[in-house]
Amino acid sequence: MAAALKARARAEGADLAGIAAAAALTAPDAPAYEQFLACGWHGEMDYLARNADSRRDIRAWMPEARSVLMCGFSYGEPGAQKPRSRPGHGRLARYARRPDYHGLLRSRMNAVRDWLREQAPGVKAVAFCDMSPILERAYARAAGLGWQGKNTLLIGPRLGSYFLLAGLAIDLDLPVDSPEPDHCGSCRRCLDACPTDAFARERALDASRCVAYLNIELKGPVPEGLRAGVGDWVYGCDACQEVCPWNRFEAPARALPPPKVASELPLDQLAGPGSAGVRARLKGLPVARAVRRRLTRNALLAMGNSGDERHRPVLEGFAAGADPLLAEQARWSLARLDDSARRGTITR
Ligand code: B12
Ligand code: SF4
Ligand code: SF4
Repeated sequence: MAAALKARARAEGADLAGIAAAAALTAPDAPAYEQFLACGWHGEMDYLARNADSRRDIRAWMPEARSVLMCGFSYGEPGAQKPRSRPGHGRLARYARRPDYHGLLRSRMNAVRDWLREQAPGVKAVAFCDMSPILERAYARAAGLGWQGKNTLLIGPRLGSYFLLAGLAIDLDLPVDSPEPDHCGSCRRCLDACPTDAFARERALDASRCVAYLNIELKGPVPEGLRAGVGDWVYGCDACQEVCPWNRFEAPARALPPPKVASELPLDQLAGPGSAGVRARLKGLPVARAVRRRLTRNALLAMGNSGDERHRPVLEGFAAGADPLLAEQARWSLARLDDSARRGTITR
């Protein structure tokens, strides 16, 4: 049954499939999660502190669970140029260019569940993808999908880290897979590449410093000391994945539709009067989840970091505007442009 179940998941588009016991997490995961919360590394993501019981043990979420089928779905683009900083543009994380994965992958897992029900009538199985209070990477590691890199991303030995996770909690005792050994070795490229120095140490991320937190999750102003590090990322960040040598094994996406937008978007359209047009193109993408105000804040921030004088009129407009969040961000960005001009790093 276990082999057929994994084969079915692969037929549904999973690039990786493995089975873990639905058991309580132990060291290193349980203490690392406690430390994450105790240090406040979750920032404003209060949901990570809620339902702590089920993050320690999936059975607090589904008491009947005995096994967990974990699947990895690639969003790789082998051969594609990695996003470059382009004048007047902001970069999007790679996953964000494709239609939102949450519903798509949950429905793939529901299809696996329906197949399982046909094979084993009366079986209980519940699908999850990202949104449920479960430490998905810990179960995926236990299911042998890969090892957790020093950047905390799960890495598959034949896939790299450009894949997303989804799972199925099942009330059957199934044979479990063996974990993949760690292959990071002495490498530390991801730790050195992080633009906001967000790693407290290897495999321990202060998420409140991570660019993906600052430009996706954080509602208020980005802390001043971290603004320069955000650079031109307007939604998410891939810096710690782009440098990972294992990503030379990235595979084309099978279960996810192709990217809908370029990896660089025009900043004036994100923040300025053209934003309605660009937002129409972003419909159905993860980036559409960000409220307009947050995306505008991100674009204004990237304008300040760009050193590009052409952004000055848009920034001056927001600096004089009524929204205090955007006005403050625009004033900071204007001051940063002044600074770049003084230092001679001006772009026209
Ligand atoms: C909250 C969250 C975020 C937060 C916090 C990230 C984080 N590292 O915790 C923010 C907004 C910053 C974020 C960013 C991103 N995220 Co996110 N995120 C989540 C979410 C919802 C919860 C993660 C969580 O619970 N973190 C809590 C901390 C404590 O967990 P952890 O970092 O994994 O820490 C573990 C390790 O440190 C381990 N550990 C500690 N010491 C040691 C030592 C050893 C030897 C070992 C083996 C392990 C180990 O123990 C800890 C507990 O398991 C998950 C989905 C889910 N429900 O799981 C997606 C998820 C982790 N995110 C995902 C993605 C794709 C991203 C981004 C790449 C998006 C982007 N391009 O911008 C970035 C990557 C940033 C990064 N370096 O992690 C994917 C990751 C897929 C993969 N291949 O790993 C997930 C699984 C979503 C999904 N369903 O696919 N994310
Ligand atoms: S996603 Fe970017 S900011 Fe976050 S840990 Fe990785 S490199 Fe650092
Ligand atoms: S960049 Fe190096 S240290 Fe970081 S996850 Fe990849 S292999 Fe591991």
